[in-house]
Amino acid sequence: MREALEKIKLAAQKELDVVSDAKALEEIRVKYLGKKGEVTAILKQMGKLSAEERPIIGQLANVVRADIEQAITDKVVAIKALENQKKLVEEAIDVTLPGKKKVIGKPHPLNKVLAEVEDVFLGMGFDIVEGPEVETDYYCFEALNMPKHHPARDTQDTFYINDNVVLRTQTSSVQIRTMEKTSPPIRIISPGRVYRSDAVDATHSPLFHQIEGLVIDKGVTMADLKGTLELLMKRLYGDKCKIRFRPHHFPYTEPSAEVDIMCFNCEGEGCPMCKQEGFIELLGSGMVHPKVLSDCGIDPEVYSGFAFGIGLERITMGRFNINDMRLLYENDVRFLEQF
Ligand code: 2NM
Repeated sequence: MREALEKIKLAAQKELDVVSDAKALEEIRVKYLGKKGEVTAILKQMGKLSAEERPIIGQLANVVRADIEQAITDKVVAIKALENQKKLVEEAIDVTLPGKKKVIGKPHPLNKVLAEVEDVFLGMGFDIVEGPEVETDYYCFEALNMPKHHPARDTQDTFYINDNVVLRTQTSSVQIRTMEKTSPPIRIISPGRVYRSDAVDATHSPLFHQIEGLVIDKGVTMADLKGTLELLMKRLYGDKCKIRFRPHHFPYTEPSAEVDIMCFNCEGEGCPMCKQEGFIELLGSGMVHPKVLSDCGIDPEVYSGFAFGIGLERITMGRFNINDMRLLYENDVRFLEQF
C-alpha cells in the first residue's frame, strides 16, 4: 500500500505539473481526492491492514492527501494568475488608436435664415404666431378678398382635402385668424410651411416656406413698410444692400408692391444672374385692403396696416448663393455640411 500511495503521489504530481486550466484541475481533484478517488480508495481499505501497519499507512495516506490538496491549491492560484494575465493582454486598450468620431448635426440652412429673420423681428417688438397648415377655403382665400372663381386663385392652385378644406397657400391665414381674435396694435410674423400645386424644378416646390408679416395700428403707412423691410434686408444681406419697390397687384392689399433686392453679383449693373435686370425679386407686400380689415372686425377708418410675404427658400438661396432649391430638401450631408 505504501508503494501504491507513493505511485499515486507521483502520478498526481506529474499530472498537476502540466495542467493549465481550471476544468482539468477539477478533474484531477476528483480523480485523486473525490469520493471515488484513488486516495479515498486506499483509505477505504485501511480496515484490511494489521494493527501495526494501520497508523503508519494511515499517516502516510493523510500526508499524500494533504500534499495533493496543497499542490491543487497552489495550482488554482497559479492558473488564476495566468488567466488574469491572459485577460489583461487580450483586453488591453490601445490608447493610441484614433477615437470614434462623434457626428454632430447643425441647423438646416432654412432654419438658420428663419432664426435670423425671427431675431430681427423680435428686436422690433413683433410676436411670432403659428397656425394650421390644413385650412378652410375661407381663411386661405375668401377672407383675403379672393372669393370663389376669383382669377387670383389661379396663381395659388393648391391641394384640396375637400371643396372647403385645403393645404394653405400662404400663411396669411394665420394673420386673418390673429386679426379676428385680437385688436390692434398688432405686430406679428407668421412663419411656416405652405403648399402649391407646382411641379418641382430649380425654383419651385409643392411644399415651401413663407414668413409673412403684419402690422396694424393707427397711422401705419407705406413708409413704415419700407423702413421695416429695408432694416430686415440690411440685416440679412449687409448694410450696402439696396431694395426697390415696384407697383403690383394683390387682392388683399391696396396699394401693393413687389420688393426687389439689388443684385449682389453685379450691384445693379445687370448680369446673367439677375437676367440683366440689376435687381432680383424678393417678396410681395402692401397696405392691408380695407375690406380685409373690416371682415376681421377692424375698422379701416381708424386703423391701417401693412403686410408682406417672403419666401424663406428664396432669401436662403440668396443668402448662401444656392442655385437649386431642390438641394434644400434632399438632406445630402455633403451639401448641408457647408452651412
Ligand atoms: C403677401 C404679399 C402681400 C399679406 C396680406 C395679409 C393679410 F392677412 F393681412 F391680409 N397677410 N399677408 C400679404 C400681402 C402677403 O405675400 C406675397
